[in-house]
Amino acid sequence: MESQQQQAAPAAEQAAPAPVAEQRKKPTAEEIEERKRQTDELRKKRAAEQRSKTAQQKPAAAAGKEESPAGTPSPAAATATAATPETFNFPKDREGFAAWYDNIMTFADIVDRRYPVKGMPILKPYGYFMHNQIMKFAEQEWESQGIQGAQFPVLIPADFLGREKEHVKGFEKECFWVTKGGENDLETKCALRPTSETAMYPMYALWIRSFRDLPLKMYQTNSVYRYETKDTRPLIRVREIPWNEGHTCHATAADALDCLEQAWGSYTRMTRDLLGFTGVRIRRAVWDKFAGSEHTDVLDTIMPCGRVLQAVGAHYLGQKFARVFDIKFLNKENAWEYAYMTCFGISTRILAAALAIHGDQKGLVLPPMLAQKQVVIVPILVGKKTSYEEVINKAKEYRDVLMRAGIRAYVDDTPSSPGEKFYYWEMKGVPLRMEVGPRDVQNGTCVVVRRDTGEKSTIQGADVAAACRAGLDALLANIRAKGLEFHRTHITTCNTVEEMVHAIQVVGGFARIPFHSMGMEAKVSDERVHELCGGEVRGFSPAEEVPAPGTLCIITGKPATVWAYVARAY
Ligand code: PR8
Repeated sequence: MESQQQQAAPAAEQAAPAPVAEQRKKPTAEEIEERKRQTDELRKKRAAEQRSKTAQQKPAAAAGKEESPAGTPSPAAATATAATPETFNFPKDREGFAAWYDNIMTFADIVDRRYPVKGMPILKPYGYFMHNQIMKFAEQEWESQGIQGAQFPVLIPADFLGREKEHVKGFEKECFWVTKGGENDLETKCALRPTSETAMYPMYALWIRSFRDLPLKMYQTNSVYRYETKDTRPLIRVREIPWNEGHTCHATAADALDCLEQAWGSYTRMTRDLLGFTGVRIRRAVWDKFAGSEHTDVLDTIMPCGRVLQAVGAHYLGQKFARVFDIKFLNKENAWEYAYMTCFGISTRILAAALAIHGDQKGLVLPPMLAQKQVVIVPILVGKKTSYEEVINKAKEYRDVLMRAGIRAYVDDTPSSPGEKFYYWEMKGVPLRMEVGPRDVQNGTCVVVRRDTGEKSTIQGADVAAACRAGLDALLANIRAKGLEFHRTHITTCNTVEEMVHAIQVVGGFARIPFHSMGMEAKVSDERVHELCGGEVRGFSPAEEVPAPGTLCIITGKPATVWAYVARAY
């Protein structure tokens, strides 16, 4: 639960409700004046607090720069907010998205960037709750598929990391290295895990002897550390990456590939069904696959700025790591065979995508799964017909009914005005707001307002649980439909270079182009794509039909063998 102070809304539209005793007698003119003065003061104080919070946390994206460590607010900070100080008001269009994202991280208390290590912002309770919901869902899915939780060390000896040559080449420049324990040099230099293959697989080699030990499937929810040299950005590109990773070993390639398909099923249930966004499932080109894998499939999600974000990475490792780490088993024919392996992972990027895709100018719009408070009940304390206690008690009664029905409900009985509360909880993305006023108490009703559409309905008291459940479902269905439509309208099939340039630079999202190859020989064409439009070849979809015979690659003029997805990426 947040503190009372956090719950207090930054916005002030109506005067704060008077204390209980005062509500019963008519206030004098002086009292009214005094109350106005106090409200004004409160409003100014909150505005100043919000301004200083925003400035300290540095809205760097507004200036197109990465965040700076604490204590070094960027020059952008002073000019960052186009919103009134009290309210969140940032357009989330292509141009405005960077500032929107940067500011919502601070306004909604998702992260705090003042910790003085670059790329390591604090995930605050509001953000942590949401990330944890995603992690918990992943864990439930893995458990249901026989993938078990485990915990491996964060330190990886340099020689473990170095065993798989491609893998180490991919990661050594991204490692944080630990060389000392206190004042002593460590016997073996260790990396903070940039991912856990090389920590887990030497142990898998000890545990696997026969086909009876397979499949062996484990996951971890932990943090990995990558010394990212590109711009860092909260949730999207961090150096300490909170994530969930799965690592599996199988007796056959078919079983391993089937396990990856099941993992994709889980990721789809998570992203599309529960979080309401999607992406293109893409197989990376050979030059861009996960270091040490046979092939890499990703979910590339189109963000509101038109760039794509790799939100899922799922890799078929074949027998490559098994050979290096000697993970072999006696098969049914009593012969030694190397295991077939997979790994897959998601990070805070899933949360970043869900927040970015559904938010609007007023702030977040949360899919119910992510909402710490799915329904916020605002008591409206005006009029004389009903007493303060009656309204609050009714609000609490509705809250209890909702909680019993499994809906996370909360009564905001802080001293802020209803208007302040409305703005605040809208900015925080709470899916449903319930208003309970004196007339509602008399009529046995309440009003429910949807965050996504602003639609208001009057609900009979006996129906609150069913109505709120239906409201949450309807909200999810609506934001999902909008999320999928945004995705669909940002994939442009292009048959000329001009069309590709337009798709990348004007429309945003993916340009789908006829392309000659996804093998190493096409890397130079990828570079040409980048020169032409600023995008890059992200890969292809193995599920799609190849271009019709006679279709030519728009970059080389050679026969096209594949539809390539081109985009600018984070
Ligand atoms: C693997 N090994 O490592 P992957 N900040 C936030 N999220 C990130 C970052 C970052 N700096 N870097 C990557 N991700 C495999 C699979 C175990 C798990 C996210 O795969 O390198 C991206 O969404 O693809 C990425 O797809 C996912 O972590 C897994 O990382």
